[in-house]
Amino acid sequence: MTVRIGIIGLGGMGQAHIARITNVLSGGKVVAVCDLDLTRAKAVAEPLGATVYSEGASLIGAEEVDAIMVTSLGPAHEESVLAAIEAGKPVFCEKPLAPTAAACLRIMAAEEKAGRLLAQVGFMRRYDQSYRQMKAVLDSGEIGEPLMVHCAHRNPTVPQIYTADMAITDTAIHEVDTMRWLLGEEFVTARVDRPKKTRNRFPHLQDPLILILESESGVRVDDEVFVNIQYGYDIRCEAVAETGTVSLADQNKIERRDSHGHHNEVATSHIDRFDGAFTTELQAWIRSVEIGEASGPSSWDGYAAAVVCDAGVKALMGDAGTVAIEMIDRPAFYSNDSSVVVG
Ligand code: ISE
Repeated sequence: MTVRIGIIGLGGMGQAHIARITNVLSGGKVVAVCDLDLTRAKAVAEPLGATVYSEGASLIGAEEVDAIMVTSLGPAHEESVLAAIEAGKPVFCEKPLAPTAAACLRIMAAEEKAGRLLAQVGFMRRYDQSYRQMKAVLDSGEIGEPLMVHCAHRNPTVPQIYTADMAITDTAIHEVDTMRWLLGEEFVTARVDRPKKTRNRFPHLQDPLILILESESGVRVDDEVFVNIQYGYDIRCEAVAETGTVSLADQNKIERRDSHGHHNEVATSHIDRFDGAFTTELQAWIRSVEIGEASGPSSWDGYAAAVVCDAGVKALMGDAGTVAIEMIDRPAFYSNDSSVVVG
């Protein structure tokens, strides 16, 4: 069976997913597209032979569409995901599932009413080979219990529309999800430290910042978020356990030695750095639609990340100090999903 996919939102991420589905993956075909910019939608649709829809709702309801991908801007996600659930169609939604925990709860309620897991959130780092190897080491118990994790999330630059809260809700959200998955537990407090600011930032940003999270068992995670570092896209992570450490190796790129020294290539964007993870993630999603069995990060994971981000934004915006993170208990409906450990 070929999964007939409709995509809502044709920015960089949407177009990268289309190229991957069309040129790299098997089992899926993009048959429908939708974007606020109709000229862009037509240009993307033409080489694919896909239908252009001017409204997300009509794309979601279309008979020719089996499954939906939502790659529009975060605030528009809720409406599309709810409509897909209402139509009983599987939906892959780029992160964030929705910008607030309250909106994620509405999505969970709709999914529960539909009676099956339909939504998957685009937390692609769970599919990255290096993070998976880190998790395997920690899960083996060979270096004892993890005590601290040091992360860095560096972007070369961000556009001017990037608002101060996005350092948490759009950028650090990846570490929030990856750390929940890596440690297998939830976070209970969030705090933000504000180092000296780079002169390369827009004045409205605190850049860099350090988000500090504490887990239920007391593991302390610090995440340096630096979104104007200029030199490249650099993701670091080191877990310190009782008798050893495990960290992401430097990027999977070539190393060059010559008379000028020893150089590693640095990725330039998330699409470049997480290329393999995106491929594995989307192939797994297409397969899960084919066999009718949801896998991967669920709406629960979208909600849990949003609660932590809500607390992080509160810590960043005011003088709130350490903010308590209060989550609902995991509903029984989500207790058997495979989202904590992706196979
Ligand atoms: C972007 O939306 C992403 O998801 C990237 O992975 C992240 O590095 C970047 O900061 C976000 O804006």
